[in-house]
Amino acid sequence: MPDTKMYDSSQIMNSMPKAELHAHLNGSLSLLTIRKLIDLKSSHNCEDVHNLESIITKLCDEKHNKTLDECFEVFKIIHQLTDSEKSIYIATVDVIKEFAEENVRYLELRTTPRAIDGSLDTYVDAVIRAIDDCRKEKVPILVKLLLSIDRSRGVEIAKKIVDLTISLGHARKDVVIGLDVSGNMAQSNVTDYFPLLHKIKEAGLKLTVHTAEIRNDAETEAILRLKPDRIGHGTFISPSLIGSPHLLGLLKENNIPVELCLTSNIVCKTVPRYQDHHLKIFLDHGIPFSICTDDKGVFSTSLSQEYLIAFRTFNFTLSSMWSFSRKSLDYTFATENEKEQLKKIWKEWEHENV
Ligand code: 6MZ
Repeated sequence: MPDTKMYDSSQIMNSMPKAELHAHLNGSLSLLTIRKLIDLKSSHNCEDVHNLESIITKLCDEKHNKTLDECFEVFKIIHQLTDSEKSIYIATVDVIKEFAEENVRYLELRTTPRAIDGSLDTYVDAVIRAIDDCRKEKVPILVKLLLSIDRSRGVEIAKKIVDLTISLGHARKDVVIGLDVSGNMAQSNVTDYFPLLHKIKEAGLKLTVHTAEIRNDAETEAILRLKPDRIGHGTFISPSLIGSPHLLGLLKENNIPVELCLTSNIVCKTVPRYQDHHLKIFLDHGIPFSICTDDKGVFSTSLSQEYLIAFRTFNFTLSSMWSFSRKSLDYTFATENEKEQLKKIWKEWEHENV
């Protein structure tokens, strides 16, 4: 194997094909897109737009100065910019193209539908239209969509989103593959949503749930026993972060892949330092994981950057980094045929670079 030190590690992490499995649409907006959306609002004579610009720039720039609760406040501000069919379309196209530019070849985008002119469908249709148009334009990335329910918004709206997911999971099964449960964990009881999550499973759709992003052992156990197809974060399952060995055992027993978001956890202060990140502990325990961004805009990162951080923090070899990226494909919600096609891209890169 060539000596990895001969490479510019930043360049090589960028050129490596990658799969992004945990990206919230509205958290992924770059400052460039945010400026575009502010201009769009200005052209519609929105008065408080300049106020918005300064708030968003400040919040997105001060990446090392946020708690998880403050992040949820940032999302509320960003949502004011993606409040029309046109702005949602622009946001989605931009996010897809930005991921493609850094050689993300497979993207599972997730977003929480909000009513536009009273309709959740309008929101989701705009996202799907953007995905379809990127396909038509042959942007080199396969994009799938998970609809999210925000735990802080209550069961009533969640029910509508679950029904929409099930209907689109049939009508547009080439794009809509399942459901994500996200939002502020501190503000709700996740078991209230379980009957809806069972409906998703019964419909044959995929399910991923934010789990143990903050510590709540009883809730974590309930989610793991529900056996979602993947979980997000899993931070306080790790024994190094005072998680219980019992929870780690349950995660391992059920072989549930975990979407890991390093910078997100550092910025939100749920993990003290990169070297303490549970990626290494999960690796040592044979827990399947995928490196992800969470909210690349809000946390000023990219998937290449997250791979680079893992590479440097834990002194992994290039071959290990490639295998993390390659294994992510196994945890995607793509069809077997799509996975086979994607594996060819990964193999080709390995042949030339590793
Ligand atoms: C939990 C998060 C999150 O859906 O409007 N979201 N939920 N933990 C996190 N860790 C930092 N980051 C983002 O994207 C923004 C929404 O995604 C969820 C929140 O519900 C946030 O409002 P969408 O596209």
